[in-house]
Amino acid sequence: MKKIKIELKKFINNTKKQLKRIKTEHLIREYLKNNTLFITFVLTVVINSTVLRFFCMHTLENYLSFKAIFADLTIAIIIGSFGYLCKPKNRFNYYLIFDIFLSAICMINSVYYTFYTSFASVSMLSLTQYIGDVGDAVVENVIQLKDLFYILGPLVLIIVHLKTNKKQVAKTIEVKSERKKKMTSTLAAGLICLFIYCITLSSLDVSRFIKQWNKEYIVMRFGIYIYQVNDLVTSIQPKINSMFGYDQAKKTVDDYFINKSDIAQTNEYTNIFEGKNVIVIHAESMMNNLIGMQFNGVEVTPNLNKLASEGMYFSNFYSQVSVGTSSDTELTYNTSLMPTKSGTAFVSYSDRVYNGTPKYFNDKGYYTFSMHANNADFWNRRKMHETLGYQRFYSKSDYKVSPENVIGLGLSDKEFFNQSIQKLLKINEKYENWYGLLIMLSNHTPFSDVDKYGEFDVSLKETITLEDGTVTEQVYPYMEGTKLGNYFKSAHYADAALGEFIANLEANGLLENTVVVLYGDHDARLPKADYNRLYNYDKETNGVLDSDDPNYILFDSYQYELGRKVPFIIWTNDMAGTKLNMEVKEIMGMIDVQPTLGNMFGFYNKYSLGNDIFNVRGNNIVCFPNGNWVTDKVYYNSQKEEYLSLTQEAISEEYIKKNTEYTNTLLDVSNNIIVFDLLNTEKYTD
Ligand code: GP9
Ligand code: MN
Repeated sequence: MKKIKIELKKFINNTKKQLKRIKTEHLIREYLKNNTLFITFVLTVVINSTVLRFFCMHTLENYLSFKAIFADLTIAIIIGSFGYLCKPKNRFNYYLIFDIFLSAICMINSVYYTFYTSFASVSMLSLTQYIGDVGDAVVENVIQLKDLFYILGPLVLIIVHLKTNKKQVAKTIEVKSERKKKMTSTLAAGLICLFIYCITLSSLDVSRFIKQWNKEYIVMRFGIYIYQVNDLVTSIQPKINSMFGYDQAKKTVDDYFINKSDIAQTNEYTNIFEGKNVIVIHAESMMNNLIGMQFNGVEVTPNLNKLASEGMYFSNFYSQVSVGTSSDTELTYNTSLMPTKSGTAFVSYSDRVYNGTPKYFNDKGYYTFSMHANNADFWNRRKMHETLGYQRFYSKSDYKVSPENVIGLGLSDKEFFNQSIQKLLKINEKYENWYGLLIMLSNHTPFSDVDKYGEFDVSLKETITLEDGTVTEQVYPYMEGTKLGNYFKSAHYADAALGEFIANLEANGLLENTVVVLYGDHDARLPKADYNRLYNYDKETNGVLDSDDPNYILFDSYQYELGRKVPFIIWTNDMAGTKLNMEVKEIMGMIDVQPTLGNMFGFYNKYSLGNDIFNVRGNNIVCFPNGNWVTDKVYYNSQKEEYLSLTQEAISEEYIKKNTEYTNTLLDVSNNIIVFDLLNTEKYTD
């Protein structure tokens, strides 16, 4: 009896399960049958975008990127959901229009990629004026068979539509509330997908999305459709920003410069380098705290230390970057303006007029150039270097890059410098005077190519004499395995590359009439906890000392901010031992470089916002894009409205207020100049 009961129960359960399955299958079948157009639309939209990545970016990881597929799917569902608002007989038109539109985006990008190895930008629409000239060539050479693939999407949609029973569709009556219900449930599904997608994004994804210049990365993570919306916003934002408030902006700027002289103030450094050639080294992520640092008696950056000890070394120097990092430093270095409040000047405002340092050298008859072995579009340098006045930009395509020579983001610094020497020799032969910027790359976050940096030990070694008199070496891990430790290894490599470069310049006679200017472009954004370990290492526990330990050194957020200094060095091979061989301890920012160098090389930009450091001794301020500022007395945090006093002197409220107001004005004036293109004298002739 019991057995029969069990069997019966089993039978009922199985039947229930089967019924459930049949019901689900039936529901799915019904859904597929009733929503064929929507499903076809979604599939064609996702497939087109995937195929585009396949044709452009080749590696499996790129075109089958889960994030991109999911993003495309989300967009397709959201757009598709609104199709349900249309009456069934009109629904096809809705899907067809959007399918054609989205396929066109894929097709345009496919063609554009063949031509520019980059994805299309709305801001490049102005270039279409050249297409007339090269129209035939474009059709013959650029449009390829693969670009026609995307037509299949709308075609499939048409075929599916033709195959459906139109009479039945025409007869289907859906009341408004039913259509609305279908739309909301589909839209809800889309929004759930969007939510899931958003939580899978890493901080790197978000930051690259905001910065907007790394098009490949955005397409790989966000898909082509989100990329295009992002690009549209980036392209029109500067136009919208500059549409309103011109009068007020111009007045603020005019008031600021009203008393500034048209002629530079002179001092003992005026024109000291006039007529000399210049090599500017943009030292990626090189921080000032590296100078003099040693592990077990070995210097991290011996070559940088040598340049600092022989040259003019500015030891209290800050970069002033915002989200544009390297590019912001280039902007401030070249123009003595601050980064913009939104977007980045290099990407959003590359069509403005800037009083760039290369322009002044051009006026003096110099040949000006920049060299960087990375993709020319990175940070929109291709366009912006021209805008700043460089006559030639030697980028990745001018260098031989092979896999064994790659470190981190691209060509290793050693190889970059080696190949650059050949170019410099040719330039030196051809031009009497030249000014060139060389942008390093290897010492770039995340500093994880440790195997390629070469040996540099960041452990702690101690020699111990045992009771029986034997001498042994005790090794503690210390910074080994930490991000900061890896940074030291990476910086040691970059420094070695720098040393080889200087030696090579010397050997080739390229230092005879040359001034080398070196700056660290920004700090390396390393974890505070790693610095805490660096300064408070406890050998016994292989951890960090307790904060109440007498040897504990406080490293709070102020120490972190103050520690973000970068080196700035002006050096010639005959400077050591002269009066120019000195350490300048004044607080100084990247914004002060153009006026300081201008005085030494004999040019002056009335619209620089910084100071010649030798004219403001003891009285300078460095403002940061987030509103923080630092003087020799105070570091002020504008978000917390708190400050750290750097001297024993009492700080008055007045002092804080005055400098905070100055910082706000400076940021406004700089932003207005860039956004409203106020240095464009042709535009504003009044
Ligand atoms: C890219 C390099 C790094 O070419 O200059 O830029 P960053 O990430 O430091 O802004
Ligand atoms: Mn950088």
